[in-house]
Amino acid sequence: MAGAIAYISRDTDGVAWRKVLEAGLGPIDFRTLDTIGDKKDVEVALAWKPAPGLLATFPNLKMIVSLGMGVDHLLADDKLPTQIPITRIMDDGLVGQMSEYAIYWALRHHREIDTYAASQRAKAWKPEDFVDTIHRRIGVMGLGSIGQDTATKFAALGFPTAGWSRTAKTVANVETFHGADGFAKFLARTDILVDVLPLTRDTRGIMDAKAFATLPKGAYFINMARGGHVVDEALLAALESGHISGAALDVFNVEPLPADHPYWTHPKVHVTPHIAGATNPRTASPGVVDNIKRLRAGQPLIHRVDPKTGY
Ligand code: OXD
Repeated sequence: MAGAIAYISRDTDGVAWRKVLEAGLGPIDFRTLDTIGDKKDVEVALAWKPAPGLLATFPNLKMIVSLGMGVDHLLADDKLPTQIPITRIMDDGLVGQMSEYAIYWALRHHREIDTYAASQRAKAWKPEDFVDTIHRRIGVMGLGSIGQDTATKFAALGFPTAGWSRTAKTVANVETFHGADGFAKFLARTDILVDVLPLTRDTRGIMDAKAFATLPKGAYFINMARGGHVVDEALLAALESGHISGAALDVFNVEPLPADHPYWTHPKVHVTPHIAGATNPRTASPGVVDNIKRLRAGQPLIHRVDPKTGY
């Protein structure tokens, strides 16, 4: 039998992954952290937040698969064996969930649903002024597969939509900006900002006081990427001053969000526990199966990650 596939995650027991991999590959030597056995046997590691240094202890490892679309959980390990190819899942199911998350919060803000909920509690029949869809500008930071899907769907709903990325990209019906020069221009035209950037050296702390101040007054912030993008004190100050009207946050600098964090009880903040997009082995496995077959056949891998850019 070919080398073992190790499931390195404490989030679930790995049974679902075992099933979908067996369906695609036939019988496999599948191990979990509790049944890892001789580390020399392991050829492929499916990893989500592995303990730092762990992946370096498999002497015959040939491929690391990130079980998340984000790979910062791997690259944070300074002993990561970066000479071994790193690939990541591409999960259409997860991509769809992420755009749903952004659209939900954007529409909730756009249609003043929280204001109506408060009116209902006060038994007040009180229609609010509204902003036309064609005047509510959406901005999506990050134009990988999730960002492109999200931006395209907002554009299809009739919102003027822009996207920002590190390097120039073209997306149908979406105005695009790129690089450091494009960032301020992009923020200045954005009423609802959706963050789907990867967490890299360049994007850590990107949403600082200056970035929030560059957004127009009353802008709304949706973060479904990584908490490390946000300088929390800057966001809290911008909410306090009213410059930012509200935020929907799924990700945080520290997860789980500490019990005493001001976001929990902030009247302008909605908190969700990193659920915007969950990896679904059924939708994520075809690319992983394909890559394991490619690895064993000596063919080029797909969905490769460049440890230098961080995605
Ligand atoms: C991911 C995540 O990276 O769930 O896929 O955060």
